[in-house]
Amino acid sequence: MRILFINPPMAVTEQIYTKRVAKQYTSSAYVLPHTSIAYLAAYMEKAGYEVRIIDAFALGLSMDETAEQVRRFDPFAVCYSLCTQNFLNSLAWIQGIRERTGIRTIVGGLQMSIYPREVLSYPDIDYGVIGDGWETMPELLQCLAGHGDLSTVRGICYRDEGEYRETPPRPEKFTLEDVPYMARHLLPNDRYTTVMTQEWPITIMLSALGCPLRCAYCDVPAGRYQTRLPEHVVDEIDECVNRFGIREILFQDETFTLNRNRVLETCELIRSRGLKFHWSIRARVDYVDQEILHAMKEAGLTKINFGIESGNPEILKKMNRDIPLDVVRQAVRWTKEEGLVTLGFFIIGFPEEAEEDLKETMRFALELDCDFIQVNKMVPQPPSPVYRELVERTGIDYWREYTLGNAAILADLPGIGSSFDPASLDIWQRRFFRKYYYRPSYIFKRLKKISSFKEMKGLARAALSIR
Ligand code: B12
Ligand code: SF4
Repeated sequence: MRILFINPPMAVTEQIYTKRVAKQYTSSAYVLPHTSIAYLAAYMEKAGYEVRIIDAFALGLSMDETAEQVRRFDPFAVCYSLCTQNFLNSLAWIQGIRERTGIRTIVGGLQMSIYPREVLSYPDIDYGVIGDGWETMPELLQCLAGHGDLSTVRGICYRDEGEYRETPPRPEKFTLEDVPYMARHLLPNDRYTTVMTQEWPITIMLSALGCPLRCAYCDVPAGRYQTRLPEHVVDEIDECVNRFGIREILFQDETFTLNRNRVLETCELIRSRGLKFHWSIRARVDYVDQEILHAMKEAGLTKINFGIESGNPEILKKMNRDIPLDVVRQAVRWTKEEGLVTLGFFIIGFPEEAEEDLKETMRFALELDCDFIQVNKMVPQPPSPVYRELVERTGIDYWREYTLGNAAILADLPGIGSSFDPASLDIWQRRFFRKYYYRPSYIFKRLKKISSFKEMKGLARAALSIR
């Protein structure tokens, strides 16, 4: 049986990002492999299916070109992984491909655990997988091929004579330790890039999934923290480096350094096996120390993305991440001392944040002087605690309305509950970026560090996008 996965072009709504940031995310500046699809593709291939992935985003394919490739492969089902934040964009592609090919559509992804009924209200989506897809997907396909009854497959939703049906949930049984590595042989590895990439080709990897910490704004599903064995992570790195020629790996673990022994072991294995590649991680400032920073640097780490979020202790407390500012200062200093590139993430417009608090965050960002910063507007997302409170308070489930087709409603979300209306938050965001990046001392420092023309082009594009 032939199974096809499509990754449609990425489009994030302008309502929650500013126009320029949305463009940056959706242009060729950030093109990364879809790991959920690549993992499932590997699993299905091992289960005996003939699998293909069309990464329409990375390949820059139009809907017509994609449909033509779908027709040629003639799969039993076309599959998509749905994310709440860009659902309507994916939907337009699902509808377009369905119209052009008529082939049945199966969807999965976190959006299906949040709004399954709403997603199934669109007739071009035939079947949804809720929660884990590993065992569910082959079971569903076997039923559709005539070997079983849909109502016996756990964790799916579908329509039966126009009526929405949802089967009992499937218990989570598998972790990333139980499944094959993602199917990079089905991906256009040479098409992935980010504005900060220095060594191509690049890829994404996951050494752990989820996060046990509980920041109030965070939409990472609670209770889903799983780690992989360092040995297996390094085996996968080996495959990336030696089979696919990968030269940079972006670890997408929410907080790579949570368990320092795992980190030290992973670094030791990378070194002892002589694996040479650049890598980056995401970490929290209160989960790094000099020893692991040094070990990671020795193993080829080049960059750390730190969630710093605010420079105001009261706002940090409200975010449920009561990290003393001195701990932030120390972590950034140690990281710089190791010669690692630092990227600081900040949130503006958190509930109850006032103009003075935001200015404090700007001052703190300037004081820390990370190599790069990313400033995001606070947009409550499901299923975060902040979003749940908002829905309770207003009686409006904004993302449900969006899922049902009302994209305009998201314009009300940025900065809600803070002193900033969405329009002024856009202005503050731009002001923050400009104040940071347009400092002569900063520009001078960056220019000195540029090592290639490609890197310079990437940085120039990033700089232009914040004008
Ligand atoms: C790696 C990653 C990325 C990568 C790759 C994208 C991807 N989804 O694979 C990159 C960096 C590109 C990325 C981008 C984005 N991401 Co992201 N990402 C992740 C991360 C860390 C891991 C995803 C992963 O591969 N998991 C491993 C796989 C095996 O597990 P899984 O995704 O849960 O899939 C299982 C089931 O959901 C199901 N399933 C999933 N898809 C499908 C499809 C079918 C057909 C079937 C049958 C089953 C099925 O089966 C899988 C196996 O059980 C998650 C956080 C997390 N902890 O899950 C966020 C996460 C998925 N991302 C998120 C977001 C918001 C984004 C962006 C919008 C961010 C942005 N501003 O650009 C974009 C959207 C990109 C897109 N096209 O969807 C959110 C989604 C929230 C939501 N409500 O949907 C998450 C949950 C993080 C968070 N903040 O909470 N992301
Ligand atoms: S924001 Fe980061 S550290 Fe906080 S709970 Fe989410 S993933 Fe964990």
